[in-house]
Amino acid sequence: MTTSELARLAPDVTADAAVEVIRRDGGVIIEGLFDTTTVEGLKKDLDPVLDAVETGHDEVFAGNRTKRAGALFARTRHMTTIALNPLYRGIARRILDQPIDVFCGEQPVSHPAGMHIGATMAIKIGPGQGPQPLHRDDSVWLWRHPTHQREARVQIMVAVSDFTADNGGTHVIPGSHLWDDERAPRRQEAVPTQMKAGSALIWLGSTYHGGGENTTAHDHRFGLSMAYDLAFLRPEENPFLTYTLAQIRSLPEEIQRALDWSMEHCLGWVEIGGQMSDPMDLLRCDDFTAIGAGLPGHD
Ligand SMILES: O=C(O)CCC(=O)C(=O)O
Ligand SMILES: [Fe+2]
Repeated sequence: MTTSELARLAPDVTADAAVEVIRRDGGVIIEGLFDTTTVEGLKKDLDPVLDAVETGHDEVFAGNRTKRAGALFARTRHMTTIALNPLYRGIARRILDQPIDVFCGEQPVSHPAGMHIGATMAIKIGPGQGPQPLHRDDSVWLWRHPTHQREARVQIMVAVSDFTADNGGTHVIPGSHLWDDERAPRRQEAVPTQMKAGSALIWLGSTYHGGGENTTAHDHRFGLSMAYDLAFLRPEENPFLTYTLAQIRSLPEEIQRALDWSMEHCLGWVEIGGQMSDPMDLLRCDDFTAIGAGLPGHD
C-alpha cells in the first residue's frame, strides 16, 4: 500500500515550516531550489567525471548500471552553493544542532551538538538499473530507532536531471522515520521522487529510501547528494584523504569547518605547543605540515 506522496514546498518556505513537514513525513521536496546556472554548471563539471568512472561493482547496493563519484568540493564549485544553501543549512541546523547537557564537575554545561558534512556524491542511474534496497542512511552508525528527536543526518538530493518514476527517482517511504527497528521496509510502501531538475529532496537519515529502478531505454537519472551529520559521528567520506590542503584552503571557512578542519568542543583537536588546538590555526599557517612530520616515527 502506498502511504502518501511527500509534500512539495516552494523555495521561499521558512526553514521552520519545512522542518515541521520533515518531522512529520521524514522528507520533503523543495521545488526549484537551485537555478539553471547551478544545474547546468553541475552537469558540465560532473558529466565528464561520471563518464570516466566505472559503474558500481556491487550489483545490489551500488548498482552495476549506476555511476558514482565523491570528492565533490574538488570537482565543482557549485558544491559550495548547495552546502551553503540557506534553506537546506537552516533545516539541517534546526534538526541536528540541538544542545546536549552534560556535567563538568557539578556544573551542568550545555553543548550544541554541531554538524559537519558526512558525504558528497554524484549518482547517475542508467537504463536497466534495478531498485536499490530500501535502507536508512543512519545505519552506517548502527543508529537505533525511534530516534526520539535525536536525528543523525539531514540529507539533500539535488535533481541535476529530471527525476521521474521511470528513470530511478529516489524511492522514499513517507513516515518511516518514526518506525522502530523491528519493522522491515516494503517496496509497496515506497513512493518515487518525481521532481524537475533544480528541485531537491531533503530527508532524514532515519527515513527508508533507495535509488529507484530505471526502466527507460535511454534516460539517465542524475542526482547530487550530500549530508549534514551530527558533528561527533565519523564522516562517511574521509575528508582528510579526499582533499588536498590547497583545495581546503580555497573553500569558504564554513565549508572548511564542516569538512572537519575544526574543533567541535573537544573533538578534532591537534596539539600545538602543548595546547589542544583548533585545526583552523594550522590552516592559517603558511608553512603547515602535519604535526608528526618533524618527528622521527618508529619502524
Ligand atoms: O540514488 C538515489 O536516489 C539514492 C541513493 C542512496 O540512497 C544511497 O546510495 O545511499
Ligand atoms: Fe541512501
